[in-house]
Amino acid sequence: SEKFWDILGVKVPEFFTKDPALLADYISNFETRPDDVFVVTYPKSGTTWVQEIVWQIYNEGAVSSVKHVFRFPFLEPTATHEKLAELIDLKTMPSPRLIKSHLTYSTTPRSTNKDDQCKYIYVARNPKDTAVSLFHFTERLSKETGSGYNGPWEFFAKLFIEGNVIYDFWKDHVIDWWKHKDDPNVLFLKYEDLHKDLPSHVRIIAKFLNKPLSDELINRIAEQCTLEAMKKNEISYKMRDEQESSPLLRKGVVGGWKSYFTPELNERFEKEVLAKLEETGLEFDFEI
Ligand code: PPS
Repeated sequence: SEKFWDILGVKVPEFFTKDPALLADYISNFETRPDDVFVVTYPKSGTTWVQEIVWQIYNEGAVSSVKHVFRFPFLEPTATHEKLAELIDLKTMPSPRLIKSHLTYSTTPRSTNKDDQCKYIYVARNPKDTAVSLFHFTERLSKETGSGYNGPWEFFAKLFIEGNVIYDFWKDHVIDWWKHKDDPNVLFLKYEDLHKDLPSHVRIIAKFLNKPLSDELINRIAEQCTLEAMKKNEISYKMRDEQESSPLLRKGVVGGWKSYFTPELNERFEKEVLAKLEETGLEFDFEI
């Protein structure tokens, strides 16, 4: 029931734009600046979490109730959406620009000049929890806007395995970025690791961004970026004011997939999704 555009070979939700050729053109010609910071993920992998950490690092631990789409715009829908593009102009936004994207490695904008590269923080999450999270998100969008998936979980899980969901195959997305984990301007993080030790990850992110912070500030940012703390500031993450809660902040756990996966589905995931990681050295925690 979900409708997509094919933008540069990537499936994006149809509501992102009325003009797919214009969006493809905008993305291909988007000029990065050396001080841009992109947070890139396959959807539902901890984007909002890491965006908030990065934003607070850049703002000395401030907590803002300004909508996060303004503080940290999302490239693909902002670019050419008839309403969002009027409110936010990424091209004239003052530096340093903090930008969210779900694009694949090859479609994410980057400078053609090797010495002018900006920074990319990529966050990956285990595919079982990612699939469940995406199912809840798209189901909710479907109820609220009519644009999303509206059907049973089992069928959605099949679509996810087969890459017939937004941003296509989880495995291709993650593996392509993983190949660049050692690039000096790429920081590859895992959602489950943030769960295990948030203050250390705030420190790692701050160091990568060349923003050394005091221990006191690191601990404060970690406390302000737990799911509970972010839920207290839920207004910032609502996509529409009339929403009762933000669909971007839900359960935020590792291992929630266990209530959704039958042994058969688990076996299919192991064979068709996880087996692809075997030779890459990339491993995930499925419970902690
Ligand atoms: S999106 O739409 O792709 O940008 O969504 P994204 O932010 O990547 O993923 C949403 C999931 O991340 C969980 N989340 C968190 N988990 C732990 N701690 C914090 N602070 C946090 N913030 C967001 C959110 O609950 C979604 O996961 P699920 O499993 O659906 O709860």
